[in-house]
Amino acid sequence: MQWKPLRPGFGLAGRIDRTLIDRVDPFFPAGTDEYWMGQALIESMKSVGISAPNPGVGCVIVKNGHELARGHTQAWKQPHAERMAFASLPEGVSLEGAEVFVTLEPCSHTGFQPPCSDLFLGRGIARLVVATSDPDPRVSGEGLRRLAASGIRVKTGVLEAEVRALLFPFLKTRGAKKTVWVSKWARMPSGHLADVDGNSKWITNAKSRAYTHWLRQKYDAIVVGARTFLLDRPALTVRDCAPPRQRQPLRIVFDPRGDLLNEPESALHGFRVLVCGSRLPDEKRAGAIFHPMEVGPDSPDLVEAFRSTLESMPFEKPLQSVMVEGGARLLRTLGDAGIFDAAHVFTGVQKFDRLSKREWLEAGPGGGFNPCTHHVFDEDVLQEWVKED
Ligand code: AOF
Ligand code: ZN
Repeated sequence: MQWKPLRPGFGLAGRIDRTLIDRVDPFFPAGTDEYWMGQALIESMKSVGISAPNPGVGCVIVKNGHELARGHTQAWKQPHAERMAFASLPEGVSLEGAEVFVTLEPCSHTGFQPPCSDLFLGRGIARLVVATSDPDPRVSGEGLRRLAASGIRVKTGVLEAEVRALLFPFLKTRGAKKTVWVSKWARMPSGHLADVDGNSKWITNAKSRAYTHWLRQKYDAIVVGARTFLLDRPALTVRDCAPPRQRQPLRIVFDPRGDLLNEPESALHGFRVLVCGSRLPDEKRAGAIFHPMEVGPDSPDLVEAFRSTLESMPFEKPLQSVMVEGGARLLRTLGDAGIFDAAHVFTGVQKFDRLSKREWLEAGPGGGFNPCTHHVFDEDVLQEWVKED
């Protein structure tokens, strides 16, 4: 059981309606375990853009069918979801017979934060419901064992596929990988991404764009190829999704041939450009932020140099996830190299004249991926996949 199709209305960004401006309520009958876990999942989405590389977890405390408190994971190194929920309980309230819903197994280790499972002990809590266990080797079932041993009834697996999809960058990086890579593109029904002039804007509608903007704050960095950058002049910012809008992405341009070296610095403001070292004249090093890759642009090791240069750049936080937004050539090159762990593909209805043969991609990411989401945004279709483990 790993990456399964999600229930309608859920995607790799969480509950899809919560990423848009309009909201639909509720998905599950009130009072069921699915209902409360759905509330914990919604709460966990408030951690978008702040908690990484720590997973964004949600916790809801319920007694006699009424909610007492909820909380979500704070910034990296700051309190976990359970601690936030317990801290906002009404003063003096008894937890005798209460139920706690958490999207991830409560931790049992001391890291930057003390163990969450300590919060549950000796308070008469009757039941703990979690969506999925924590693969962190310091936890890995120990939190659940500890709480079950203390007499709390423990149930796992509620909305598991939906929570795992939302947390997949964390779940995958707890394995051997350091950084997960995802692809995202918007296609016309024919599979084209742009016309011969490079026009690719407005293939999809406002709802698809809102979801994309949510993804831009979910992932730590956004990449486009130099050609796409020059044609589209994309802002690559978070603007049109539902709140909270808590982070603007780190914006990266992959420019092996140095096409951007003659651009005025103002056009590159806020972008980081990865360029082959041999193409980078010394006087440019002091200007916009260029990072040299130590290979030539025709080297068979170019993709690997790009990946490792980006993953080892010194950022404030570990780079847990990267989203590549195009163009078609860069997506194909990285896809063929097997870099991606997940894909988000939008198909719009807009058709352009004079289509570009180069700007064409297959409908999906190819074999070895599990389909997760098939969602309709009015006339657009969103499909998402996660790579098999
Ligand atoms: C929870 N609740 O809300 C989150 C958890 O260094 P620390 O102390 O912050 O611990 C980080 C680890 O804790 C992280 O790798 C993951 O295993 C777990 N995250 N656990 O009980 C939460 N975010
Ligand atoms: Zn914890």
